Amino acid sequence: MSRAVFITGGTSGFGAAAVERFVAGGWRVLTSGRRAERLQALVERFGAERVHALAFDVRDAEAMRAALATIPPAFAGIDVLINNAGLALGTAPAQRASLEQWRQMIDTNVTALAAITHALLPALIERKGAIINISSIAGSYPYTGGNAYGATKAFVTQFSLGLRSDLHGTGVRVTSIEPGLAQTEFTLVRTSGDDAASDALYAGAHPITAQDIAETLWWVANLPPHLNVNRLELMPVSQSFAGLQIHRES
Ligand code: NDP
Ligand code: 8X3
Repeated sequence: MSRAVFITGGTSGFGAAAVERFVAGGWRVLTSGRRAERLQALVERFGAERVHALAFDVRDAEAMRAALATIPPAFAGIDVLINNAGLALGTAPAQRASLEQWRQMIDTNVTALAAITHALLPALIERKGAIINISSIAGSYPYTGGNAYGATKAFVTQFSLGLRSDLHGTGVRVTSIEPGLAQTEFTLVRTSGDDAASDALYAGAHPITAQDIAETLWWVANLPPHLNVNRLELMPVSQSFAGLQIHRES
């Protein structure tokens, strides 16, 4: 039987491109998201024998448990879990940020990612599978307005490294993928639907594409079983590092 991958957040961006890449590679693909109509479109496009979709909000623990319990036998036995679902909300500095937006990022990027991983770990250990977590450069390099988002991604990176250590000897591989500027619906979501802000951010920058990340995920998932990529940081060539800031009293 072909290998199976569970890609959270398959309704757009990295997740949608990864669904396409893994289907093209002959894998069975489980995917999830809140937007049921987009999930249905994936099933219709690729066929119900290749893609099985689970519509639920990852922040809803009971909905997640119920959805995982409905995985049909043809999609059971997950070899690779790609924890991709996530978001940034807002670009304001902490002192002007919304606590509600911080909560949503923490619930989605941290709590839900940990919960799905916890639920699927026994099966992944049984199959000597792999966990690939989508972190971000925002977890390593602070920037103004990155506050809680960056902190959630620092969790994802450190959780990945901790899992690696805990899973020592099980054969399960764990990878933290840490992309920089990438053009998806990410900035539309972050700015609550500001098309102009999203377009302006990516204009002329030749950002990472969703397909670039899908290829990276495909590569990591198909490495020989004795190799583990611990962390992989990617940026577009147009993006690099800036200096620290200094505030001077006038
Ligand atoms: P998109 O906004 O295009 O995709 C985000 C995906 O996450 C969607 O499929 C969305 O599905 C899903 N999602 C978000 N919240 C929930 C929720 N509560 N329940 C279920 N699914 C949810 O952005 P990207 O593809 O760019 O983002 C994918 C990952 O990559 C995120 O973790 C992001 O932080 C990370 N990342 C993005 C970068 C970028 O510059 N684009 C760079 C580095 C990391 P739905 O809305 O249907 O629920
Ligand atoms: C998204 C990358 O640099 O916009 O995680 O925070 S960045």
